[in-house]
Amino acid sequence: MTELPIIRRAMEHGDAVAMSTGHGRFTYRDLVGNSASVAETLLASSSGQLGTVTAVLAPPGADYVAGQWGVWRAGGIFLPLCLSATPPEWEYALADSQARTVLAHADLAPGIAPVCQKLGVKLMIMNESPAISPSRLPAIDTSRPAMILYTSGTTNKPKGVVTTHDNIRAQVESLIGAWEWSPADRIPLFLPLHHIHGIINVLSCALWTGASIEVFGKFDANAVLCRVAEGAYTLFMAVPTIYVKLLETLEAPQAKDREARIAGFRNLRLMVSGSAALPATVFERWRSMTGQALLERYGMTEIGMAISNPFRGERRPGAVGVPLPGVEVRLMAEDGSVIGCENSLGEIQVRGPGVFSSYWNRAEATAESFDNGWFKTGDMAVLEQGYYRILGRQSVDIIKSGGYKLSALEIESVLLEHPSIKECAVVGLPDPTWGEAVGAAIVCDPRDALEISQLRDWCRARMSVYKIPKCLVLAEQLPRNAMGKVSKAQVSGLFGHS
Ligand code: MCA
Ligand code: AMP
Repeated sequence: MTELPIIRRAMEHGDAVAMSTGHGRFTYRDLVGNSASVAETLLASSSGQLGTVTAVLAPPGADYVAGQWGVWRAGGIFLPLCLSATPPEWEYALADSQARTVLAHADLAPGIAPVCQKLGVKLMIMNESPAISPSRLPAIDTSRPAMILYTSGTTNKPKGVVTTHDNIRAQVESLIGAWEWSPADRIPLFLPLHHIHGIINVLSCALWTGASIEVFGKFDANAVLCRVAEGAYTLFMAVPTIYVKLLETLEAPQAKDREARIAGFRNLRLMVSGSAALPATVFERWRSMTGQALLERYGMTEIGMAISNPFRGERRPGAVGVPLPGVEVRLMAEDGSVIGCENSLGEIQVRGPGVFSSYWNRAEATAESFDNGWFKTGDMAVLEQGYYRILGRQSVDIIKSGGYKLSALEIESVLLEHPSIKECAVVGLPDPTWGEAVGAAIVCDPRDALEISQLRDWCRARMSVYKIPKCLVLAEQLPRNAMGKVSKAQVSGLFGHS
């Protein structure tokens, strides 16, 4: 049987513990076996390989992996759904991706069942399938699409980023080499599993290597810190917001087990930060407390990880380092010329085998995002003494909050559905914990008395918690520039920021 590389490797890791969760320990053999059952169940109701999109709604853990690998082994395209998404957000992802099936954990199935019913998508409950005699699973062409991740861009609706099995392999192998992963590694997983950081950098790198993952349902500073103090890990990967939250917990006057927890961090072989800019002040606070120089790296859903500070060598605060193995990076000046010197600002463009194949069903957007095979990231950087330093983004409409990429336009379009909101403008406001916090300036119909708490409840039914504006101002009108367009810089000013 020709298996996908990640399955072949998992078979070799056999009885090693792949993950421990609140429900027990799972060996690589368990994961391979469970995923074969999922694949067989999916194939039982299809003729030949799946070839279509199957969405998975499962908490982080063994069922999630069985779902991911099961879809892959059946020849399908895996779409991980966000656990905290609202029904309208699930509906969008399922309809846009043309998913035929949702494979859901029994506890989560009732929440998504009405959406599946509305769209005519088949809902399968995990572990409820009839036992099927093992069949021969199809050989999968690794150049085929493997995964779709929804990411916000400068459009008001997220786009599906399609990566092939070969793209994923390139992304994983690049990181394993650069950060020297080994089967002896033990890593906590508390990041969501509908984004690259959790899926590729933690889950897939660990399982590819034969390492062991401890799974948390969600990030809980005290639970993680207890295990750090017990010496449970060798590796740690998080977004900057999590390092800020850990610092706050460790620096609190009544911090529990402070010394043991700090010693636990000191003993790790590597701690990585990414998904958003790591402020140099946080880097320094973390280093002075734990002795660990956080390794900051830069990536994007469309390209995986592209640039990283070195595992061995100088880790420079405020810089993201040098291109990862197998990744080519260039800076493009505004006039369309490739920058060939240091200290000159340009857009980061990336080329390599890890770069995604296309946006799902959006040929035009795909074509527009490439320049002769180079992916245009929209992030602006300079090269300084050999290291890249990111200085911002081309679009003010992209917000990074808690490591999540949010589209201001998407949030605005939801707010405008509110019957009392006539106009609104969403901006990212500098925030020491979240990187950026979502701010919304709202113009209401003067006859309506808009209750902020009611508006929050209204938002909660329509968007994931991390998209809901944290700062709101009611304005009589939105500030505009000379062209009559809403000026986002002036909107930020309404919150006291410029
Ligand atoms: C939650 N809250 C927020 C945000 N999220 N407030 C502002 N901004 C946010 N982004 C609020 C909630 O409304 C709630 O408020 C309170 O914080 C606690 O919410 P909770 O969900 O419990 O927060 P948390 O569990 O502490 O979450 C923080 C987190 C999480 C662990 C940092 O945001 C997270 O997992 N972020 C990682 C996202 C990620 O993986 N990004 C990678 C994308 P109230 O109490 O008032 O209700 S991939 C990527 O970017 C590329 C490829 C890359 O380079 O990695
Ligand atoms: P996403 O679409 O969720 O994949 O987010 C990717 C974006 O996160 C990038 O385009 C950057 O804007 C941002 N990003 C990721 N890592 C870093 C970093 N180390 N420093 C600054 N921005 C980052």
